[in-house]
Amino acid sequence: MFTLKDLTVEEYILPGNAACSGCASALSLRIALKVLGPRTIVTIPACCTSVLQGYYPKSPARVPFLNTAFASAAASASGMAAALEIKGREGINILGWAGDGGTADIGIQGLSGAAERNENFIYICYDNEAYMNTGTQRSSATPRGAVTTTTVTGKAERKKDVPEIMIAHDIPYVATACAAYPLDFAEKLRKAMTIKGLRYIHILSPCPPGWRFPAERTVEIGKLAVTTGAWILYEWMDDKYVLTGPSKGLTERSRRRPLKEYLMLQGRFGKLSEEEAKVLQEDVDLQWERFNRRLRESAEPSK
Ligand SMILES: Cc1ncc(C[n+]2csc(CCOP(=O)(O)OP(=O)(O)O)c2C)c(N)n1
Ligand SMILES: [Mg+2]
Repeated sequence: MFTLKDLTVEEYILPGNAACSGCASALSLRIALKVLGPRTIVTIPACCTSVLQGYYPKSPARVPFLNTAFASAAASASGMAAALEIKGREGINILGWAGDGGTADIGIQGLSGAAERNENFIYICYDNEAYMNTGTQRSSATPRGAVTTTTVTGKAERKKDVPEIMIAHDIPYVATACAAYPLDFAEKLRKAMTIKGLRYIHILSPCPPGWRFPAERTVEIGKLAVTTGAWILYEWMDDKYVLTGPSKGLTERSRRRPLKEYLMLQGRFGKLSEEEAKVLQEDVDLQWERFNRRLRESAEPSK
């Protein structure tokens, strides 16, 4: 089990950077680099991280960052992995780090190609559930009911399940995480580092300005995403699903907190009627029904 003491005191993203206060994606990146360490190259497409990572000579980053086009995180990570292999360089982590837009939308073709080829890098999608860098437009990872500048009455469609799409590619390791549970995330990343091939982690990263909540509530909201069951923490490897962290105890509906507790703290859900909130609760219940089925099936001994 990963403990706080396992996290180095070294910082690879320095404070005083351009992230908004309470930014969970900055927290996720900070933890990720503490686990990956100094022998890491990060490639990022256009996203909030391009902003916080800054411009020379003011960059807070202590490892190399390659800024690439919006669609290209996985393609550039593939190229770097090939280059390191050709040069015979070992022990260097390549991290493709992209937002939900850069992953679930415009970047999914490059990511799918890299997954099909099982390229040797770690890809982390930090999911703040919209295009935040450009002012909160909806993405396919925006949940149903959320108000964005392009879904002014609330998004009608459900959130795209990218981790499940990655599992369908049969890559060696897929996991979900949440910025409010940094040790769970760190442990998954540490495991991912021991595996060769494409490893995918999808980390939910609450966004105070985009989700419209006060900056000091980031961790509380992240925890509620998990304890209400809206976001499930799990790992998938060798064809098996395993629940992790607080999600372990939540397979039964009665153990999950009412979704309303999560919704009502966020301005983006402020316009929901009682009826609409009920539909979202049903979405969460359905998501668990499906997940429980996968859990059961993957636990069954093969015939
Ligand atoms: C081809 C292209 N279209 C649009 C943009 C403008 N753009 C830059 S960042 C961004 C949104 C990124 O969203 P996401 O990947 O979710 O990251 P976040 O900003 O939320 O961190 C957009 C639309 C761009 N850079 N390139
Ligand atoms: Mg985003």
